[in-house]
Amino acid sequence: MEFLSSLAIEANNFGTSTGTQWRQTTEQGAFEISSPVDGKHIANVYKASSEDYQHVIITAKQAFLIWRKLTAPHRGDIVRQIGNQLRENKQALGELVSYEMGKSLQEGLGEVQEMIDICDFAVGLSRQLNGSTLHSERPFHRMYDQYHPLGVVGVISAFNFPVAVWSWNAMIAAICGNVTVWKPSEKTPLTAIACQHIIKQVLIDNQLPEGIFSLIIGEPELIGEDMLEDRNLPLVSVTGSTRVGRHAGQKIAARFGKSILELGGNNAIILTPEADLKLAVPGIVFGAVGTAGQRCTSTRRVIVHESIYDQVKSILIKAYQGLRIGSPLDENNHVGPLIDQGAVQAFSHAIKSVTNEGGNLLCGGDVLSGENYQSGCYVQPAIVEAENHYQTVQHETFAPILYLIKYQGGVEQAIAIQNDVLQGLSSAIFSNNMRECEIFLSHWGSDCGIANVNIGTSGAEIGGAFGGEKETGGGRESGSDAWKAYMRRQTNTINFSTELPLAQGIKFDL
Ligand code: UN1
Repeated sequence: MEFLSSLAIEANNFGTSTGTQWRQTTEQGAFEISSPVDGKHIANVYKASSEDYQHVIITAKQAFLIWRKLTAPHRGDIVRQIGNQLRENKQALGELVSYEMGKSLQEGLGEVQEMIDICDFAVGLSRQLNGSTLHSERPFHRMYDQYHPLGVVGVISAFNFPVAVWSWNAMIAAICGNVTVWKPSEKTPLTAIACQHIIKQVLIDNQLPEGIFSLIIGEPELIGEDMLEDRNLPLVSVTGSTRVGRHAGQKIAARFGKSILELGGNNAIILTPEADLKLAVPGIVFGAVGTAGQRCTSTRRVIVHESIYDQVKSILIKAYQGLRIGSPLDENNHVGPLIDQGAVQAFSHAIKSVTNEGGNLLCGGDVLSGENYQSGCYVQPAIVEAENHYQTVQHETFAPILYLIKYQGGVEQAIAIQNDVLQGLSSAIFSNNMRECEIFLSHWGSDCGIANVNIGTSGAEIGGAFGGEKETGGGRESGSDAWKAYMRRQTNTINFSTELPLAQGIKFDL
């Protein structure tokens, strides 16, 4: 595999790293990594022990003492160099993402582009970590607030965006003065190892200590739990299912740690009678089948006005019939594999349970076998006519199943259906009617962290804050002022008078 060698990865040699150095514990065994693309075994990756974890944490804590004293623009300059390394390795890393995770090459490259973009964003931000200057109620006093780094930040990421989620967290955390310890999904450790190799030269060139960007690959039950419980990690950012996040959030909160939770979505697109279907249809199809429905922003539900319902239904069925399913490295294909056979089972199970509940399978739903599908991870994306209250519809299945839901009445009826789920990540409306769009965006409109007009639910830009409400966890990552979550806030009051007036006018004479 050319991309492995061009990324300097020798399979079977890596597990845990503090930057340029690797630890090679073997007693915990190894993860056997195979590609969902062709089912071939790619590598074994050593599992970290608790001792490895302790070593990583001690090294990271020491590195923090040095890193926090660099000026923020200096830290930004390091991140700039990391961005340049990513630019140079974009093709190889994008191919590895595609091969290890199964998303299309275009999406693999797009994911690396998100990493490059967040580096650029973080560089600019390194000169803008601003607080406010405030007026004191006391004469000759000044008040302001400022932001300081937190320390060692834990990042627990999922398989579906195996590298970008790390960069959103790690690059922003870094310019804020933090060091990070990253536990990637055990399903996609090779891309994480590749990132570590990509940043290595920057660490060496700048004579930086070990421990600024650490990687720990291990069992969630061992290393993941260590991270959740560890008071050395004042902040842990967790991307994953709502089930994982509920557990993680409670554990971190129990020790008064901070968390950024980026959990499941149940994202809907509303099509009103005034939707431009030329825009809407590709938005829906890409949202539903892109990354084989394994984005947290994937389109799960389309809520269509009854007056255009039959028309939309037949256009979508036709579009799905034209989908080419196969190796994601072949740019002619639209849909690659699911991550593993467990995901395929979840797909089949959801199709069965939604039809048992009364859903009507309109197309797709099969598991593909035979030539080109030997990994057993390829499925035919499905469209199911359903009702919003079905248990299966209420639940996020990480697979390409699109629920078609009919609404009657005005846009507020559609919004009520859209909001009537436990999750609140991404949402969209297609309409050329300004009033409908503004109602959708108003405070009585969409209850999601992301609300789009004439754009689908997935593919958010890094410049905005990314995350959602309700069972999506409430965290925000990436752009806008999401950086504040990686810092502690301090309010400062300075007295430059010759008196000591107390606030609230309190008199206390000695
Ligand atoms: C995720 O699925 O965890 O908005 C992140 C998007 C991507 C990020 C998805 N930029 O679809």
